Amino acid sequence: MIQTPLSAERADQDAASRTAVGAVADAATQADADEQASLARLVSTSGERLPNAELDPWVAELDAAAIAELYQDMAVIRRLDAEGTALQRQGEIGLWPPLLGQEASQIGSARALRGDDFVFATYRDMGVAWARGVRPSDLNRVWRGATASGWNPYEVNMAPLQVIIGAQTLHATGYALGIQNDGADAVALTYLGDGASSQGDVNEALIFAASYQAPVVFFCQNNHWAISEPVGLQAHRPIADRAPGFGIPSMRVDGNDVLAVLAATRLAVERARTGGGPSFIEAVTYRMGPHTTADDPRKYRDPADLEIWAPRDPLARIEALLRGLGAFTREFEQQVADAADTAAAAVRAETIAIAQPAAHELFEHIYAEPHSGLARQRAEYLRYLAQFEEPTESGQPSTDGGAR
Ligand SMILES: Cc1ncc(C[n+]2csc(CCOP(=O)(O)OP(=O)(O)O)c2C)c(N)n1
Repeated sequence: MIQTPLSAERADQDAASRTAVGAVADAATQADADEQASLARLVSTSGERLPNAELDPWVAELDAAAIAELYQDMAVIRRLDAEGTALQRQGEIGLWPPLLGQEASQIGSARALRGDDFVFATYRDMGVAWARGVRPSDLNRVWRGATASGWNPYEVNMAPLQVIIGAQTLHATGYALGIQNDGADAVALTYLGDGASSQGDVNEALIFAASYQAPVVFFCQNNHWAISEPVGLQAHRPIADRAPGFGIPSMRVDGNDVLAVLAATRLAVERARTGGGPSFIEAVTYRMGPHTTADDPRKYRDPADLEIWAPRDPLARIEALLRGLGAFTREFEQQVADAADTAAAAVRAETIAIAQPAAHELFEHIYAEPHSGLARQRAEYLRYLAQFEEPTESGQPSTDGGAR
């Protein structure tokens, strides 16, 4: 075909832009391959048990039954996660931040803890909350807008979920200093995201933890996204590489490998427990769902990413491992399905049963001592709500501020 100068120029531009797009795609594929190659791993994506001299001793006692328990835990939280999205879609809760893809990171780390250790986590760590023993009736209290906390932190040794990005790492470090002062041998474990690693709070927490050799473990779930910002924007080197700059040893593990996560967390927790100070774990995983039910990731991420990560699924590789050990039987599969269904049914029923508190309760538990400013705000708010109320039989609006 004879091309006019204009279309020839256009064809050149198209070819150049195809080359540029291809080069970017190649670079991304290479970066992904490099990242995967850098991770400590104990189970391959096809379920093969891989040797790792540093991590092996920490999971040496795990038999097939123990690995099956980890699998069941992951299956249950995956089911609870799906139930969370369904409850939000049905208007029973206001928001849900899915954990799909991060089951191994959450279960492997949470199962490395003792009951008297203390967890400081974020909104996405609902699988950790379940693993800590939060009751089905309490799990969704916050997401239903019924309370600011949701559970008694001291019943399960887990603080309320933190939404202020990174703040929980300071709380954990402060708590760890308290453990140290008490001469106890418990450990604080704090969860953070890749995005949170850029927060000032996190960097301050790392400095304090290192300065005082506090018994705290920083567990970063690098799920590759901070809402719509890809991790590469703020981390030109692995996030784990930042910790040694603070004087904190770090490790980068495959966050989709529950055995590797369990081993790395046990190692870090034991170091903290025995006076070895803080550690930083970067669990490299992927957020397979949206940031929250209010987000649509199709607007900012390439669906091809999901195809890359789907074969790295945390449950599939443990299923393959268990099959190899002859432990993924039909009975076990049924047991897991039943456990997941039972947990999901309990959470659903308990969530729907959570009553909405009266509006004036919003003003309670904010300050230890009430004060006139708060009393004025409360009175103003109740007056405002009263405008919308049907008069009662006495002709006066009720004064509970719209309790339902
Ligand atoms: C101090 C603060 N700044 C901003 C936000 C808004 N925000 C909510 S989630 C989020 C992204 C956090 O990403 P990451 O730490 O990677 O955790 P992920 O959501 O991926 O689990 C941001 C910026 C916030 N909640 N708190």
